[in-house]
Amino acid sequence: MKDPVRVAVTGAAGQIGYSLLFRIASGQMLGEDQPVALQLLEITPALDALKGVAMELEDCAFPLLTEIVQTDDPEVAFGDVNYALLVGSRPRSKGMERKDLLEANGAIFTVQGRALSSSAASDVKVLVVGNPANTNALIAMSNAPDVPNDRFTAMTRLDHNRAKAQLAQKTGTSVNDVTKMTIWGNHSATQYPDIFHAEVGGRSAAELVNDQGWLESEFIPTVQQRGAAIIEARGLSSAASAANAAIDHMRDWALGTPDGDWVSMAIPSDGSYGVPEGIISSFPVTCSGGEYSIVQGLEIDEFSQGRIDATVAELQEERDTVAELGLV
Ligand code: NAX
Repeated sequence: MKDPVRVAVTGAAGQIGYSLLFRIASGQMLGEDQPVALQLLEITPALDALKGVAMELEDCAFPLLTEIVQTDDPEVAFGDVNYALLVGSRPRSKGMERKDLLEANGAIFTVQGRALSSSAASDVKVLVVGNPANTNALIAMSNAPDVPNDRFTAMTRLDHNRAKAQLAQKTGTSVNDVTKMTIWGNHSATQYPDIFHAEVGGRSAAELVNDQGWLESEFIPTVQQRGAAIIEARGLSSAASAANAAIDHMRDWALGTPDGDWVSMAIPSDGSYGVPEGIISSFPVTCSGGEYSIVQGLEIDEFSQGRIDATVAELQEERDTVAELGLV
């Protein structure tokens, strides 16, 4: 058996946490031969609820779960962690402007960035799920001078998985047949799910579908608006599918992506595909040996370029707002 790794989860008593923790503890994220210690962060008023979740984790008698830390102190939660899943954030309340939302989350992610910087293990990998995820990740990264920038990522894997499912349905195939899907940009309604490089059973998805009307008026809006559709239907935001995507993101980053395929991750831009540096934007990536790299050399047509430009512009606006607020 390997030595245990330490995994921090924030917002651990929330909806996503309730799906996520059990899957991490059962080995679905890091492998069935990898023991884990869970370090759970919540705000003080939610510590009782967190205690209940921890009791349920104990009651699963997971063979891989070595320890459960429960705390409202980020320095404790991030102490020596190898993986940090930042799920807790401040949701938009009624009448809240985007700037207020960014500011409220800035208060959380500046503190958590500093705590990661001072307490986490030197190999820490960070995934931000809490919205606005890309910009929250940028804030945390900017406040963590001792953690390399490329360790900060944000989640667009749920969008990626949603896009795969929609394309499989349209083509009457299985998600197993769909490869090389890409989500570009922000995890928001401006994101661009791109099927022009995707394949279905090894054939070009765009050629197989050959239906620009479906692409523009059904596929793209369905993927962009899927979160809202789930709230409408369920009365609550997506949680199990979000937890599943977080597991997928971390598993592939740590253990590698399959040959001949790639995944979508929001990562600090290195300028690839003309996406300016200084934002955390979603790209097609492959992972190997615990590192990700952007898939290079994809041809981007005018239609796709316009969509990428729009979502990147939104990320730049968010960055400018948090810069004005002194958060990055
Ligand atoms: P919940 O409101 O059920 O849970 C959030 C939890 O975070 C609460 O228990 C709260 O007490 C805790 N929390 C708040 N501030 C905290 C802090 N400073 N430190 C530690 N814990 C804190 O929300 P849930 O449904 O679990 O969603 C969590 C976040 O994921 C939200 O921001 C949501 O918008 C975001 N999502 C992101 C997705 C993505 O694809 N990137 C998809 C799903 C989800 O909408």
